[in-house]
Amino acid sequence: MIIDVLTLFPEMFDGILRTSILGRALQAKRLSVRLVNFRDFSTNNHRMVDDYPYGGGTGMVLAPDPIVRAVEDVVAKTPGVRRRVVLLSPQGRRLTQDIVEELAGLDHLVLICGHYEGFDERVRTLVVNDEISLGDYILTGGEIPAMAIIDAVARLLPGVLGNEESARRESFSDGWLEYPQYTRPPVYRGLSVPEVLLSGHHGEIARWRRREAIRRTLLRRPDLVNWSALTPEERKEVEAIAREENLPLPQQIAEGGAPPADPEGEN
Ligand code: 4GY
Repeated sequence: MIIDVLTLFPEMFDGILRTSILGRALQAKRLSVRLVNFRDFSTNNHRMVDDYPYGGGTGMVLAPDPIVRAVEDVVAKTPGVRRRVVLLSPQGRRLTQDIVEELAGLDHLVLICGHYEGFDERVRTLVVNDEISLGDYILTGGEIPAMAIIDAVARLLPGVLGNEESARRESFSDGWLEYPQYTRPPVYRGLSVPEVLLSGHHGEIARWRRREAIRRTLLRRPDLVNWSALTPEERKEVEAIAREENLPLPQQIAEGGAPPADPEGEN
């Protein structure tokens, strides 16, 4: 996969691109990241990329021409592939693992990082076909969200993580948060590792982990639970934990009814 990053601050990416798994992905040629300073595409004598907003107001707006020409340049250099041109901004759709997976299937990703008060709207109209936000807060630029996307996408590319890591990834794509983990020592500052984890009973350990993963998700991120897709075992655990923790349950689960019939007959 080729990722072109359009940024006024390419040096911000030096550190993460050399580090650990990303460095390995680049080394192994699974991933190529090209940093493009769109100031190089300014036709202005002073290499300016921003200008005053029409209609007045504070701050500067990124002018359309340097960015549009930079996108046209990277597109011309990378023809005939599955491509997405992404603008990073708080106005985009919030980044999720589903979106990361979508992006990881592309051949060419163009990430546009802005600064100042934002982009001339014609950048969106002319060259952008996706707009993504890292979250509901305001940064000084799109570089950190671009780094987050590069990092999250890179670890999904074939051959980037080792076998062990990719197996781990599979087993946690089951929709629950991770269970609590422990390593040595068995007692640390008076806090013991749960007995069951030292027992060697693999069946019991697996059940404990599933229960604690469910507990953690119900307590911290109930918004992640797909209530209509629970297996009968998960449903039992959810009911038991909800009782223990005094948590409310959605109606259909409290009633103990079967999940609604699937008209496609796939379940
Ligand atoms: N949040 N998610 C974000 C951001 C800064 C003005 C446009 C975010 O993606 N980007 O806060 N970006 C702004 C600064 C220009 C980008």
